[in-house]
Amino acid sequence: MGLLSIIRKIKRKEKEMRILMVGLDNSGKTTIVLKINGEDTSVISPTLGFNIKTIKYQKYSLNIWDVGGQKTIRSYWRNYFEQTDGLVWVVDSSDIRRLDDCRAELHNLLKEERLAGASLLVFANKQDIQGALKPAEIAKVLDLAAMEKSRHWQIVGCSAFTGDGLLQGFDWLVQDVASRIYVLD
Ligand code: G3D
Repeated sequence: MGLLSIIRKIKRKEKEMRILMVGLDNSGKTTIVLKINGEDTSVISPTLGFNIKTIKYQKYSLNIWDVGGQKTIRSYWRNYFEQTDGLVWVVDSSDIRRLDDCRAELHNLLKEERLAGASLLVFANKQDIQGALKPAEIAKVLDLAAMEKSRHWQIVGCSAFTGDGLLQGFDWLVQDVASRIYVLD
């Protein structure tokens, strides 16, 4: 076995990605993580501190950090930024009243230097609720076009209840991160 193939083999075992789930409280972060992991989503309590879950996804092992979004603990988000490969920003698309707050928090987060290289997936969640804004409308309100050149990002409509859109979103994120950090493949 050549050296390169040995290195490749080792790399394959290490196919870990660190994903940070963020967004305002009640946006659906915990429900999304449970759903993607095939767990019962009927009884969940709001994320107070944080949950870490390792999920096998395709050939990768995703370390998912689900951080609480309550106003009082948003200042702690910064403690989880180190080595983040992918950011998932979850939006409650039916909570129109809080979209300004949502935009401000997102742009504030993206100023963080340690997150500069991370791919960004925006989940326009709760699409099952009547009156929820569509992904294109959410993109506009959140002013996502402003970072067109500076970052890889994608917005995907989803429902953590039905599961619609979740795989589409994670597929994009995982592929985008993989193409950046696993160049040997
Ligand atoms: P968080 O982890 O971001 O704080 P949660 O959010 O996952 O705790 O979800 C907050 C509430 O929104 C929960 O309702 C949850 O069931 C609901 N929710 C999450 N995703 C969806 C969705 O796609 N559609 C709908 N209709 N509701 C969703 P409760 O009532 O338990 O507070």
